[in-house]
Amino acid sequence: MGEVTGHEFHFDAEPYPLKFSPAETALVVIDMQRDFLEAGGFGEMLGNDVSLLRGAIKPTKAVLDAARECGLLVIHTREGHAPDLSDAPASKLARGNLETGIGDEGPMGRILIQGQPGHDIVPELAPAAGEPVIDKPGKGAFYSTELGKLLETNKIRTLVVCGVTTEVCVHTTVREANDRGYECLVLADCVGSYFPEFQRVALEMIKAQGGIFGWVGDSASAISALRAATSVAAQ
Ligand code: TIU
Repeated sequence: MGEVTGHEFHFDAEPYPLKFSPAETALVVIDMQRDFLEAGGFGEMLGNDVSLLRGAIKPTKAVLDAARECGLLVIHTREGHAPDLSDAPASKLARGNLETGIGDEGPMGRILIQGQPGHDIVPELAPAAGEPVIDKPGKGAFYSTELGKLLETNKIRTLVVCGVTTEVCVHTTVREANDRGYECLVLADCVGSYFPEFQRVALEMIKAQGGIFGWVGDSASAISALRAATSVAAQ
């Protein structure tokens, strides 16, 4: 594994290249959970086409491998709730007027409940030993979690972001991070939406107006930037 360094490198991105230092960069993989991504899960039960999300798995795995080789801090998040639902606002439980919703018995156990099979991260992207997993009750990964503290402790400035869904938990988290002073690179092929139009527009929104709340790149260019950083560190 390459050592992280204080050198500066650039991610190819829109609207312009993003400067980063590997030692101050974390990979954040958002909510790649079975209930959202797998056939037979909650997402599909609601009528969504999960193949639109599953396309993000392979490129995210490649970025995950490169981040691990480069020695980046790797953080995973999961959306879900305690079994007694004490951390779920009534408004969230009521939303959608669903016959089967959060906390109910679903196709992969109780829906979005910690410890249930559907709440697990898909096996392709399983966290490695020691990688922090942030359990979050909301759409954003900062609300009511220890993520802010974790980033501060590790002196992180830049977030490389993968996950689902682009316009919901990815957007909310990137907006929260941006307001807290982090620079976020969202990898277009490593995020997914059940709605192709939302995928396109959500990515446009991030990078509009000079990168109003972030940058947009892709897995191949992020991986080459990380590999360049690793090879310099190895010299
Ligand atoms: N993780 C995440 O985005 N949760 C959602 O509920 N997304 C939807 O798009 N529904």
